[in-house]
Amino acid sequence: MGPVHLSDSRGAVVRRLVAMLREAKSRGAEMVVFPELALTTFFPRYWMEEAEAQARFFEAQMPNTDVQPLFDAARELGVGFYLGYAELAEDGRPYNTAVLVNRKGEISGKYRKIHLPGHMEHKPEAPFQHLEKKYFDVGNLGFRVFESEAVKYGMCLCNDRRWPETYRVMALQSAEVVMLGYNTPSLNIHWNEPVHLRTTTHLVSLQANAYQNGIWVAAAAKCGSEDGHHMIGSSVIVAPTGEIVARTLTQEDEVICVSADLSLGEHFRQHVFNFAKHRRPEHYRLIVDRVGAGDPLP
Ligand code: CDV
Repeated sequence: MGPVHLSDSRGAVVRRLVAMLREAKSRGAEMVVFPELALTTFFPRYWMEEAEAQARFFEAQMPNTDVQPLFDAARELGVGFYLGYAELAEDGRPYNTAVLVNRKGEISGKYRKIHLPGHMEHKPEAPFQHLEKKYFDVGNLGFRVFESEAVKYGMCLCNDRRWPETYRVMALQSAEVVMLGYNTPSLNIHWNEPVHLRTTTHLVSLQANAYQNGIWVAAAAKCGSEDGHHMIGSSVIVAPTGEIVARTLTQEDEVICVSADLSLGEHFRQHVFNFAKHRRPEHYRLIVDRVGAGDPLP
């Protein structure tokens, strides 16, 4: 998905999403993955009060009047979708959220982002902010797997894709496809990271984790330059072999499509990554007992 600028209305964004859903349908798609925070610009780059952010960029209901046309199109076309958005929950808590919508246009799964990157404090010296830790609470729904229309879907969001724990927890629930949306700025505000590494580390995370868990991974970026802030593209679909089987070419709205053989992952899950046969959890205790390297054991 190309950029969404501050001046773009939700209605205009949803029209773009519906157009992509229709194109995907015309190419045989049954499930479509849209990006993280797809309805708005990537607002955590801007410093503001939480109340202002919530009033401008969060959804208190899903679907709501602005987004309803996307749900209607899903039902009309018989195509499901994954959509990332900023959620203001019923209890008033803010989350970076993704929903799974089935081919009848019904919400059949929800994920709230767990690995929130960035910082809480204002960094006036930085070229832009990354305030996910200020605007969002840590997700409270875990990494669940949802069976929808005979496919087992896992969901995560952006920075989650860099953590092997994300995929393994879902693979242990027999996920077949992990869907994720992301917004990755081309510049790293924390260190002088070469720009090409932003794409390299994105791809290596997806490819390694697809292979090591025998799963398909479908990753959709919001990309291009949002009001002068450039984000990497490279939305991809990765097979359980670890191979990239489709990749975007542009930094605009663009649909990539794959006919995914879900049984492909079985070869890996029955042999090299037969978890029941080969995993040794008694030697993995530190993964849950210790948070940071060198921390005291609890
Ligand atoms: N939106 C994100 O979670 N972005 C993170 C980084 C760049 C802060 C990412 O892992 O892409």
